[in-house]
Amino acid sequence: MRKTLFLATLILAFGFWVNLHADIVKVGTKTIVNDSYSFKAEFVEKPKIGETILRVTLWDKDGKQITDLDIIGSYDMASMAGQHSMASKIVSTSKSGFYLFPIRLVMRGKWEVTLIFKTKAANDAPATELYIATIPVSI
Ligand SMILES: [Cu+2]
Repeated sequence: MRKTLFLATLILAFGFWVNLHADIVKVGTKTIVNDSYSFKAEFVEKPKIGETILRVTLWDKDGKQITDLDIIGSYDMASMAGQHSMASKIVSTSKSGFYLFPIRLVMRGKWEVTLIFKTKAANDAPATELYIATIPVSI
């Protein structure tokens, strides 16, 4: 019993430490990540059934467009959790400095795209999650 309680406390404490809560972010809205970064996510074309591309612009604190962070992308239908979910993946960057996340929407309805912003692991520092955005998409 004491062991279970200890374990539960540990898991809870660890959860609070590790989990950032996800902010709901609107497509096309410039959003602050922290003192150093801000971003905007927008669709290249109006999303519809089929493949659609979410383009993310990331800026540093001086307003310079950068690709210094890793963005981990995933998506699912809000009301059908797990049924259309894909393995999350690192969003690739284009030569022109955008993050391009291809999304396959297979049904009409409400979808949610999740973007996790992380620092890249360096020799002296592990990757750190900075921000989680949940972006609602309706088609
Ligand atoms: Cu569905």
